[in-house]
Amino acid sequence: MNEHQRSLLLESSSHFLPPKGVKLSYGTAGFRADATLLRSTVYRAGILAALRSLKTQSVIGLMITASHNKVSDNGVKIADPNGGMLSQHWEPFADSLANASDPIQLVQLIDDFVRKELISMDNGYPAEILLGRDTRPSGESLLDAAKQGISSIIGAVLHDMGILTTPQLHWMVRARNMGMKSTENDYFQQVSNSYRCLVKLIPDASKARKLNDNLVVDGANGVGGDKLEVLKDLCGDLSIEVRNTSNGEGVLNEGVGADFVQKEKFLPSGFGQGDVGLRCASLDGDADRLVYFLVKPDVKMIDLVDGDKILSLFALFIKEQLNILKDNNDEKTSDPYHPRLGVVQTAYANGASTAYLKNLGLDVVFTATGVKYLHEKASEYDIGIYFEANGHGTILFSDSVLSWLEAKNSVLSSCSGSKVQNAVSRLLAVSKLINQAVGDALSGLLLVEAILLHTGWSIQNWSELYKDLPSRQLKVKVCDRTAVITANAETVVVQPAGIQEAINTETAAKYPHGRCFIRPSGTEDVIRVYAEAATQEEANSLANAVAKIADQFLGSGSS
Ligand code: NG1
Ligand code: ZN
Repeated sequence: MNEHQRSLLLESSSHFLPPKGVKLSYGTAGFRADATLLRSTVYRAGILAALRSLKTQSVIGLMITASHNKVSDNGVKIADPNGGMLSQHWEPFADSLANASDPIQLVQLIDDFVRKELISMDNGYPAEILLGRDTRPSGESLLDAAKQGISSIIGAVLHDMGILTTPQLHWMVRARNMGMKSTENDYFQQVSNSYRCLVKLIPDASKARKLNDNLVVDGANGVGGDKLEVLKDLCGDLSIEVRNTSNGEGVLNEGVGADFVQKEKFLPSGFGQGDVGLRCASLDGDADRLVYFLVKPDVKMIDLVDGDKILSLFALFIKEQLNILKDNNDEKTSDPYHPRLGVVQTAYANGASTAYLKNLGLDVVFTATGVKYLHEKASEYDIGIYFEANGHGTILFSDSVLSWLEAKNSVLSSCSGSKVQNAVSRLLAVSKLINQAVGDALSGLLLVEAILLHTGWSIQNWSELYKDLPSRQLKVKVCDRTAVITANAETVVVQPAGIQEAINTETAAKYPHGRCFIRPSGTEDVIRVYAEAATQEEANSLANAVAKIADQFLGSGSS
């Protein structure tokens, strides 16, 4: 690092001293905390993004959001060149940067890291960063901090993309680095064109349309509803009513949104008796999670159609298209290529969904909680579908399956309208509709809508694919959650010794069909308990019993 760069960093960072007594960590989803604590963290994340851009010689994204957290929180995460999460290999550096106590220590850390990672700071490639933020009021001042961080790296160029959903920013970063059109309008065009293409391929679309009435969407009082208002008008004959946009009276994520609906299984604000029987959906605060629900006649209660059921719907549709290609292949050609389809879940997936998917003959694998793990695993398949029960997920298409489909498409173009040609066109349209960088509530919603039209199913039909096992989630505050070490995709506690045996004994003694696990949260200072059992009462009582075990072994942190 030359002297000019060093003095620029020293001067600029002296305006962003970290808050005293706060330790931040780049958790499951970047840095998150009360927004008043974050100016120095976001400034430093700006530096990190610029260094990552120099290292990869690619465009990097920086998103200011705290997703489904309360409105007074905020956060920051980095999008890597492929639009995915920051490489895990850089997370420890992100932690040290955020916690460096003064400008001298900060510059020393950067200097050491730049040397270790062989980052050339003047090789002619200027760092380039795309910036986005959600609707949180604190976003503007934090955006300014990010800009100052980026500008403290000589030559760095930044593009403020304005208020966006998190998946839009990830999409833009990926598109930019692939040399494709990458503005917000390009996103809207690609997604809406692919949706319309899927609808055109439905054998009897107008009949299907009659079966599917309005969709009502809860926008969590955030950015997702605002963007959906724009997107739906580009989708042609699609009737969506958006409630809880950011322009209304409601507070972001308060009594609304996908996290609230999924965890509480409760009706969001703005919905009531008049919505009984309607197809409803909920987005989270930055629109990377999506769940559907059906309002029951006893108001406030809902039938939840969660991420597992979205995954199941997608898996059925993709499998149907692949089967069409396979059947044709056996009869007429001898194409040796058979795409591997896989689905990825976490331990929070409802056991009934896993049984259903396995019954379909699908390859189902599990990873630890956190999109970065699911995404990585799904990318090992030709077509990998991943979803968390909370509604975050997508479908990944490998380069090889895309080339195979494109090649088939050009060979078949002469038999336009054939069953096989339609299946190929559907798969290609899905690959363009569904976000390849990260889970995206808006593109996921359009794919759900297209598949429901395709199958002619109501939300009731979809919900009845299988019946969820009763489940219960609890949080336990303990002295030190990092004392809990897990294995086997977080389903077994290996430390402290004895807890797992106690959980097993409790489960085996009273809940013959029960399943329960605990793990430390990556986004909150708690241990999460998840229980499933034959009845809701049993699930509640198993979760409570295991919460007590956790408390006994780990000590209450509430003192
Ligand atoms: P933690 O706090 O590590 O459980 C939560 C969600 C994850 C993921 C992240 C990121 C649950 C049980 N956990 O993680 O699935 O979405 O937040 O937002 O929903
Ligand atoms: Zn989110």
